[in-house]
Amino acid sequence: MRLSGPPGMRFDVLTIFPDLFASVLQEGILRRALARDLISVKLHDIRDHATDRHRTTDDRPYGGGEGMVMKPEPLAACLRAVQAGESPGRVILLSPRGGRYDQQKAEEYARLSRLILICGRYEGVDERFRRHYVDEELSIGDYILTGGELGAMVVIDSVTRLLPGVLGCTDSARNDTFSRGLLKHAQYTRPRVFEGSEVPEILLSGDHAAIRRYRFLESVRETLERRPALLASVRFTAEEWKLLAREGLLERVRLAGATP
Ligand code: 9D3
Repeated sequence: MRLSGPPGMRFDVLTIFPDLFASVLQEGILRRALARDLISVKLHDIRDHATDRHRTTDDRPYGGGEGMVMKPEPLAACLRAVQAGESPGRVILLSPRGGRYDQQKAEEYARLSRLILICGRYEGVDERFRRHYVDEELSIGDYILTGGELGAMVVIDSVTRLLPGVLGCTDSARNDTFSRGLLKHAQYTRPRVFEGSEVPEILLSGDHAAIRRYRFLESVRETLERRPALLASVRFTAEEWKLLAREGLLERVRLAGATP
């Protein structure tokens, strides 16, 4: 029995809507990671750190304009309380102005012991808070959300599944769509015939080397079809180049930006 060991990764979330996180944390892999202490997630209500009677966390923008801005004092008070006496952690603001979050970022964060995720709302946070307290600003994609909470959930989910012991099989996290830069091949399960449509014969053949080659080529074809720009950062082995040549895919793959 293990009496002590490395404590799991710690996530602190600063938000005015802590209740939004419950369902995401209470099911599936995140629930299991929490139960096994592979992660801990602490939710902090920014409103608890407001000092006025109405517990105000936003105010009108100086200079005029649409919407509201998150006041700096409740955010700073909340963050100081969260950081008090413990390892400071990487402070990340979820915001549409941030750099784009991707799998490489997820892998970087999975190597840290503590992330502090601040969820913006309204039109954003006061610039002085951002400058003095925020290490990194992150967007999860080019679309408009109502706030940073879904972004924080995306970060927690994508980082957690990379942590040792979280997924059943150690390499199922890495041997994955984005770690290689190729899209995953299509998947099939029983029944063998569904509404008249069959599973590709080769997958039933038991010839594992042939199946591996087939799946690799399917991955390349899917990537060419759906996300050709991804190919620019894929490194193929000498054997894979040979296979691509044999299948007449060489020119298309080179055109998409893959280089030997
Ligand atoms: C009119 C200018 N808008 C910026 C595009 C204002 C604005 C819209 C939405 C300001 C904040 C928000 C709330 N969004 C987030 O907090 C957010 C977000 C997003 O909207 N898209 C992608 N990633 C993220 S992370 C946080």
